[in-house]
Amino acid sequence: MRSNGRDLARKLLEGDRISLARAISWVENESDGAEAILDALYPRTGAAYRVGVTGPPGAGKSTLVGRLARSYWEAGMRVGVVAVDPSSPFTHGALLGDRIRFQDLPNDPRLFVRSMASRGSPGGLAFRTGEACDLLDAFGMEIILVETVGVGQSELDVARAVHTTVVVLVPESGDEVQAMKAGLMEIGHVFAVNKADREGAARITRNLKDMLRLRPPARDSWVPLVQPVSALRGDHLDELLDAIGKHRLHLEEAGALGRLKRERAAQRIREIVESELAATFWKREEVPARMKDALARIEEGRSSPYREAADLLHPAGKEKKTR
Ligand SMILES: Nc1nc2c(ncn2[C@@H]2O[C@H](COP(=O)(O)OP(=O)(O)O)[C@@H](O)[C@H]2O)c(=O)[nH]1
Ligand SMILES: [Mg+2]
Repeated sequence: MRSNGRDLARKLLEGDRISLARAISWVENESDGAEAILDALYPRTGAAYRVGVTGPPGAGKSTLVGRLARSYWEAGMRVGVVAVDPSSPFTHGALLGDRIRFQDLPNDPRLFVRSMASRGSPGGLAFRTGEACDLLDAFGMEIILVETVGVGQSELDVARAVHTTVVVLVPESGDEVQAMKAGLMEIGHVFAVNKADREGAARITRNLKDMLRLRPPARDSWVPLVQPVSALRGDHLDELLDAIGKHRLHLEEAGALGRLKRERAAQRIREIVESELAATFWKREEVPARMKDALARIEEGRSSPYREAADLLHPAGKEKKTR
């Protein structure tokens, strides 16, 4: 498997799109060879700027991502798009809507669009998304757009995989309050008030600005920008691109891009070590029998999960470790 991964990595670096697509599938499915590819390509990552686009279902994220991708592409850039689908473990692949909207994009070597299922371990979603970005990055994409549905914790975690997070909201009553509840207010660097062709865009824009003013200043002193747009009509896209560009400049001037890459690397190391340690533990020969005994003791009312977990972890220090 290892040499296979290296081979795929080499072809990907030569610009082979089929190898890129296959490598993303390996990452998506957490296949055995994925780590070898990522390992081989890691030194070639870091050049791409990553923009996350998140928000409630139906806010117009796919439409907006399609517009943004086209704008960057028209400006001569190489653009990658990753759409993380909220599909259940049973409905593999993309939602039809995404496919249709992204199909409007030209078929061109400077554009690569890919949907990824959000199945698999929820905690791993952010990493799998970040790794798909790494593959596009190594492939030579300069801008990578990541669409996720901002509803759950794992989607919020995806914000760690990108540089700028654009939160898409719509002028429906109370949407900004919902966004606050869902934690979207904390992760947004730029707020796109989409469907500004409809009633109420000015009101939600004003409310958002007020809410953002009231909250404590961010660690890096960035004040989020709020921009009404219409993804459907293509109105005010330039202003939105400008807002994203401003945040990028802010990060670059603060030297934050390197720091973000380091933080992600540290997190990845921790995650791999933790999951390896746990897997090694559960594979130990004596563990199933001891687990069975532990459950029997608990059922007889003689012990608790806390005591038994401590005993499993520290068989020698039995007495001391119980509480
Ligand atoms: N009126 C209006 N409708 C929009 C706009 N942007 C997207 N839509 C529509 O909103 C619906 C959901 O869009 P989609 O991009 O799939 O949203 P997503 O679920 O957030 O990805 C579609 O019917 C779009 O045509 C907009 O700016 N104005
Ligand atoms: Mg969508």
